[in-house]
Amino acid sequence: MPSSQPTALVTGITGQDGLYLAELLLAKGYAVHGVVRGQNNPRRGLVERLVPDVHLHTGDLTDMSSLLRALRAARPDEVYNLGAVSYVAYSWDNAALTTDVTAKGVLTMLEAVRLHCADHRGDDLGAVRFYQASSSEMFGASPESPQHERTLLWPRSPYGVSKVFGHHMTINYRESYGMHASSGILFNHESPRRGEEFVTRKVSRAVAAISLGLADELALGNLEAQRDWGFAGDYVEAMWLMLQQEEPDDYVIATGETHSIRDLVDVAFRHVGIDDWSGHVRHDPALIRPAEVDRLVGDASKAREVLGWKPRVGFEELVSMMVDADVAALRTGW
Ligand code: NDP
Ligand code: GDR
Repeated sequence: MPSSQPTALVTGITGQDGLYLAELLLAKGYAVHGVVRGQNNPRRGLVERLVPDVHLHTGDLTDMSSLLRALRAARPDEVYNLGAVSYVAYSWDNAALTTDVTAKGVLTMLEAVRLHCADHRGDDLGAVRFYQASSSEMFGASPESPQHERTLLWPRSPYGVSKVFGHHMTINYRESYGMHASSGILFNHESPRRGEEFVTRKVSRAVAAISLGLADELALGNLEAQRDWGFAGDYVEAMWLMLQQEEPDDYVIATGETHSIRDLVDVAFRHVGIDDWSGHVRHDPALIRPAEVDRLVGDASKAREVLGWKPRVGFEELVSMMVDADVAALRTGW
């Protein structure tokens, strides 16, 4: 890390992780810059309200020159590439868009960083450290469990396939150009800021509404899939730790515990005092995916040993935190 104020550029700053990461970096004394896409992004105001000290730049992962401009304005020591089309179910209906942003967007960002270093950092490709937001969805149908950094990648969705491309491209830029490029293979991580399209937040929001008498029913797809769920606030710390290492590398970030969607629903309803929730949950076949990832559970031993990272928030605490936040938000009419 440089002796003057360190500077970071974050793509995906309007997303769940972007907000937590911006808060973490600001607390550590960084100057933080963020890339926001679109001419009138509805989430821009949220970033300006929650992290007003972040400098925002207009840019899109499909637009190389916008990324170069953001790099030139920010002159970052660290780039966190969190931007993506990130909703797995949506990726089947928008496979080409997902590929453009979530796959090719990584190459565009890597190439922008490489060109920026060549033009503005004395050709020092190590001058900018790069983090790629890889995903446990890359493991998909892999028969190995728990999954670790060398587990076979067998993605099951256009999103997963795109993440595999971004992951290998990040490794390739590290190996080809000596870039300080690291890839975090993060398992599902959630929070009260999680988008409502994802199952944890969909459940917490619906359970909160049902407990307040504002709704009666929650429609869900596959209740048997299992995920390794952690808290987003813990996971952004792992991203930062990766870029503080002398050597770039790839790390699995996970809790090592897995739970089904059924468990999630059960914990959420029990938290508001509803033990028998069967009358509230409806199965909707339209929510079943063309190909499912049945079970994910991560082995984060390497992150524990090398980064000294471990999760702080457990599954029940996470679900309770999300339900409580939604109850509070609904009570205040949010
Ligand atoms: P979100 O869906 O909350 O945020 C995605 C971000 O990407 C948003 O800021 C979005 O902007 C931005 N984005 C979308 N399209 C573009 C584009 N064309 N150009 C620039 N930015 C774009 O995701 P999370 O915060 O949950 O995840 C962050 C990253 O980590 C993503 O890459 C995700 O795939 C990955 N990941 C997430 C995991 C999780 O469990 N949360 C686990 C493993 C990986 P806008 O607000 O304008 O839509
Ligand atoms: P995932 O998260 O696909 O793991 O990707 P999501 O919460 O969307 O789905 C998890 C599991 O729940 C099942 N499911 C439902 N999912 C949603 N969204 N809505 C439903 O109604 C529903 N019913 C059952 C799904 O079938 C699935 O098995 C998330 C994203 O953040 C990715 O960007 C990230 O890379 C991975 O986590 C790790």
